[in-house]
Amino acid sequence: MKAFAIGLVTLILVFGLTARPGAAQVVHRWSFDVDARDSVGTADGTLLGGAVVPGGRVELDGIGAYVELPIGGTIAGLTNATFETWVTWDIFQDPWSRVFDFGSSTTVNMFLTPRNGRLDEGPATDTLRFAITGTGVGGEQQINSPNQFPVGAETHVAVTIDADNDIGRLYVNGNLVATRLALTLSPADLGNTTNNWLGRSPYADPYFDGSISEFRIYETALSGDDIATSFQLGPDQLVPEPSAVALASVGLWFVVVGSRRYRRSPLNRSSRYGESVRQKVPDTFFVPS
Ligand SMILES: [Ca+2]
Repeated sequence: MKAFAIGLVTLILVFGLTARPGAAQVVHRWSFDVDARDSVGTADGTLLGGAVVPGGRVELDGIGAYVELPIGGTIAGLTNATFETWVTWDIFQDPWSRVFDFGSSTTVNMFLTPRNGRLDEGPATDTLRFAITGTGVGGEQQINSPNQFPVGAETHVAVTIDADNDIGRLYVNGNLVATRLALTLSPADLGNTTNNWLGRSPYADPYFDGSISEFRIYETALSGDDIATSFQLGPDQLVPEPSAVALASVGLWFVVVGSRRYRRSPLNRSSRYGESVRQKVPDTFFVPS
């Protein structure tokens, strides 16, 4: 009975505490099913400049379309973080268009561009770059892919910021493509950002030309395994919370074992069938002499 009770309490706790939709500390999720609503948090986006949602994705035309997300408060509170998206870049457009740019000015921002246009920390120009700065271009801390970004194919990209260890990582289609040490800036250093855009830069850069089918923000730096799993699951499914699954398994084990013991107990058997309580008879007797 005790095991049964422990199991039941564990199950109730697990499902009670992890009942929020999705898993793995996702705090915002935009899937662009019919509009720019946030299905996990309350940061519903706004389609601007001609952005449209034909179903399942937001189309950005490269000439003025973008999405505004009310996430300044989230950015101000994020240290460890993951930004994850499934995105299609329609053409190899001029450098510096933005998949996302969350900031308040050209001085304070963080962004992901499919094509950088200047060799800074990176191994090559024209490749995928994430950067974060509180002091303008000169103060950027970057994570640079060595590879050009695919054109015309939906691509999974994840940026993880491990603020506990000052490490930034960039993943493409589930694979780690760049690691940046001494990444001392985290989103929280930017404060409550006012320009939080998908597809638009705070500079006079090109607007993003392509589409985004999914964009997520997590309040943790996902592991490489989590990123690979998420890539495999695709844009329509969240990775289950590993700890919750493990805890639920333990809870279930206790329930099963506990209920078996309960059924087997002689006391229970006799009371269930209305018999008198049977005492267990020892195998040997000591006869007093
Ligand atoms: Ca979608």
